[in-house]
Amino acid sequence: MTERIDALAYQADERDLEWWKNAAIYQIYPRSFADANGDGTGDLEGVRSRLPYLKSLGIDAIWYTPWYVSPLADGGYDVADYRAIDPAFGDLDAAEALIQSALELGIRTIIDVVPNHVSNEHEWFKAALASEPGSKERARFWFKDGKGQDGTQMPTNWVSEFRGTPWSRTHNSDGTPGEWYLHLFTPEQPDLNWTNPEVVQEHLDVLKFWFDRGAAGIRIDSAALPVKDTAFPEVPEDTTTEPHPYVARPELHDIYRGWRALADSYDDPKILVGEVWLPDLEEFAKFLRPDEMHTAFNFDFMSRPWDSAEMRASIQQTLDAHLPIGAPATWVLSNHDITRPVTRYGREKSGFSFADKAFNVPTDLALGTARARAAAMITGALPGVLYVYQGDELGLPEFEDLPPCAIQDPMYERYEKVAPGRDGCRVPLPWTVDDAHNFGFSQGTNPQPSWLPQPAGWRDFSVERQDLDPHSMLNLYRAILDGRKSIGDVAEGDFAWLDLDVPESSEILAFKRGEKFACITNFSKETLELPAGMKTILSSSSQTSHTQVTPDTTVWVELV
Ligand code: TEU
Repeated sequence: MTERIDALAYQADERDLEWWKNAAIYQIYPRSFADANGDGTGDLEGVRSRLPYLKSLGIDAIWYTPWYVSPLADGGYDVADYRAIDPAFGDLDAAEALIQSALELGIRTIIDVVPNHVSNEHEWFKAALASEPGSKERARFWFKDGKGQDGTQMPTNWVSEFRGTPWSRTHNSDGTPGEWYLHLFTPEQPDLNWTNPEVVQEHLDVLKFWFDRGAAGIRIDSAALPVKDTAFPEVPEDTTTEPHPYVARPELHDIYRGWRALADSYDDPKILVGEVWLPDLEEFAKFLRPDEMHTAFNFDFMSRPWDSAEMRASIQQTLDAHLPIGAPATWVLSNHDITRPVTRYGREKSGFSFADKAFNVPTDLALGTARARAAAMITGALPGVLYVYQGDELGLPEFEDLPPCAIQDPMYERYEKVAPGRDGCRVPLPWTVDDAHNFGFSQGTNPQPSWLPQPAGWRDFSVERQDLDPHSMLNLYRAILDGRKSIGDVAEGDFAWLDLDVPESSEILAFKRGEKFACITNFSKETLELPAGMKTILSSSSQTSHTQVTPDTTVWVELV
């Protein structure tokens, strides 16, 4: 099957080798997308059955969060075997079939690679625990002696990305306390040692394994974290002036250059997309040099509150950072880690930060939905790559009332249960109004309840319902994804701010793409009268007339 996929991919890419510069990429969380075998967990066959839906949505590629064998201690970001699909989702044949079926519809596949760590059930880590200190098995990870008498203190005082400690102590074969190992995330996710050539080679082999099976690219998880300062110093007080021991280490760039060289060696070049959370845009841009990654997620826009000045600043800074290196910007409103936009924008603090997560935050969902619609039209009109996280096109709210016993995200535990964790954006999708089948998420007779319970109101968000409503979020997304294809050559920087001579102009965000198209958002509390010479072609609100923009609304206009 592999050969056939290569042939197909090559044909498709000859038509457009630069597809990734302005693609619309849909993120699938396989566990929650569609369940073909009725066991309550999404699977690859379920995705395959829904490919026509994705085609009709108008996307160019799918990015799958990890689908490999995993004990799911962190939703699959704890990979036990990169060369096999988790049995809950299917098998390797199903993955190859899915990649091929999608390609036949012109949809490419991006898979997730997690270089910072593996699962504690990965063969390498099991071998490391079974081996002695100083062994080559342990040298693939960071095993260290503790400090203090008897080594009872952690080797460093670093703080885990998920709060708490990033070190766990092991036991020697005789049962006495032994070395500590590093895990920037949970103890089930031991960090790899990237100074070890075996680790470098293994990742190149894994990439090749998937590229040869038709994957068009990879999303690189926690891409700024894998390399550590081997002296293991403490994190300095001011990381703007002193190097950080594990964030954005310069050695990372050579690793990604190696990956890029492999990616470029294919007739249909493969793309690298980095998950790079870095506030310093200069450091961020370094990952996008022509011999490194193709693109990286821009999380800045998503982190900003609903405010015209904030969003304008984010757009400008993002474009400024990308322009000199010639890399396309990306636009992301959410993903499987982030509070859903309709919920976020309906809150007083409408930006996103993990630290702000809490239970029972007052939320105006009608307002949030209006703004999420308007935001989708802003990101859809901007130059570069657009990401859509599954369910955002249905306007799903964050489900923060999950029964505590149902919550599986390790962040919930590690934040001492004071915040809801990330499961609220991972609830299985509603496809139909049929609650006997988990609102169409599960197929087959007598399906099991879905792995995370769906709220009763999920039916109203179902694809079945939204299909029939011309003003639904789903139909707005279809219009956005269709419309953005004709906006212009999105990668060529034909972007310009448009200053409208209207009252409240500071609360209007307006930009042009080329000479004939503009995107205008009204952040003020007053209805905006559009100047003459503008014809509305799409509006995020059903209330807006052709010449008016109501508050919290975006319109796309033709400049005549
Ligand atoms: O997320 C990484 C992440 O969200 C952050 O911890 C980030 O590293 C930090 O904010 C930087 O300051 C990815 C996945 O998206 C997530 O689902 C996983 O849990 C995580 O990596 C571990 O693999």
